[in-house]
Amino acid sequence: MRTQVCIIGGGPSGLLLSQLLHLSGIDSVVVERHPRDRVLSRIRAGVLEWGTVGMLEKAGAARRMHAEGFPHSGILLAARNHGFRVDFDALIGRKIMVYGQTEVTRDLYEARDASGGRIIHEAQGTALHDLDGAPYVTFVKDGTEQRIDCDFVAGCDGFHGVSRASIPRAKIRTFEKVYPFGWLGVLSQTPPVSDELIYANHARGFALCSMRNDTLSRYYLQVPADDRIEKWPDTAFWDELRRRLPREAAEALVTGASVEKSIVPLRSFVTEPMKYGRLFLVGDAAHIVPPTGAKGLNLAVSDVHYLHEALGAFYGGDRLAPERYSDRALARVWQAIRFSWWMTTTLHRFPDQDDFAQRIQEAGIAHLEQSAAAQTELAENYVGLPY
Ligand code: RFL
Ligand code: PHB
Repeated sequence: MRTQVCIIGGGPSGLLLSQLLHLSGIDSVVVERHPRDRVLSRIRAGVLEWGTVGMLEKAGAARRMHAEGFPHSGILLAARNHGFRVDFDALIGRKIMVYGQTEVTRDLYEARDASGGRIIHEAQGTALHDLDGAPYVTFVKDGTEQRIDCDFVAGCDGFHGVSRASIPRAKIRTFEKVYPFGWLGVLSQTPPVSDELIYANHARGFALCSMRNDTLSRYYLQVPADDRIEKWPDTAFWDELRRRLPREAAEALVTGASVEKSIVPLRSFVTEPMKYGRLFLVGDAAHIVPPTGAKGLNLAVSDVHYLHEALGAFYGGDRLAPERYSDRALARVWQAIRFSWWMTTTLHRFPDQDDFAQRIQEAGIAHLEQSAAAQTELAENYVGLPY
């Protein structure tokens, strides 16, 4: 088989890239390790920057998001069980969209199907070859080895994928910070406690209230990185969440049986450069942010923006455009890495944190409550820096 761009990974970044390339007249094939229903069973991001909304519109995959998603014009921050609002719309005239990654991925699959996109699921043993020459990709599908020859490979296969691992160690540099805690997430069929997201600092640890729709809520608690799910029956989760929230929210909280519960580690990770020969890394394959800033999926989409533009320019005659992809994408990546690190260190309890450090965090959050300048900086970063 031959294509112009072979895309490894059928998550949100791979599907969006494939759809945008198609709309620019560039052919691609997506190679995904898992069956489609497995990809669609992942509960992950819930907050889209407006730039991400625009990219989904450009891809022709925004109809359901506009019908069923929830534009939010602010968030609530809290410390010491006291909350206050940061009004993005009033501060900088911009909003965010609450619409789950699962739904984004479903819409992108539909858009690809409707345009006859080629997506190969359950590809085993994917391997990338001759990346600095004439690249090709091999894998086994239904017991038969297959080969795809291509001009470029887009590594959209997440943090544990094969793409970054295919780059010789000496050709890349990586930067990593592992945080000494994780997030315990619960999805519950209950109405959200608040119309907007609540990010709460507390001496017992961070808590986040998010949602998917009027009847489906997503909550998170900071827990020790090595904590086990079994330690957190639903009642223990709700009791702890109530302790950490603003008082009015704790009183209003409607609890119910969890429909999903999982623990994720928190880390920051960046690969430089985000390319090797004719391979480009996109999204989680190139970088990871802790979920505190709601940036992971949004960064994957901004990478797709830059790569789609670079490949479009290449096929339009600008042969050097792909060379510029990594620098352009990384400039924005490092801004999101910094913001997510700042949100994480401002809101979480660190294992060695003493009472002095706790008061310093609380003073920082109290300053945010008082200062339009401080809120504006948060707002600009949270709703997303321009491409
Ligand atoms: P994905 O979604 O991991 O998709 C990669 C795909 O590649 C496939 N794959 C392979 N295919 C073929 N061959 C191989 N060898 C392969 N290896 C892997 C995988 O099966 C998969 O289908 O990466 P992508 O597309 O770069 O998308 C990134 C986002 O998924 C991620 O950044 C976000 O989920 C992060 N994130 C959040 N981001 C936000 O923007 N806003 C949020 O509110 C937000 N909340 C979150 C999050 C991530 C979380 N977790 C679970 C880490 C909340 C959580 C709890
Ligand atoms: C979510 O809804 O899953 C979510 C929202 C905001 C975050 C992280 C996760 O910062």
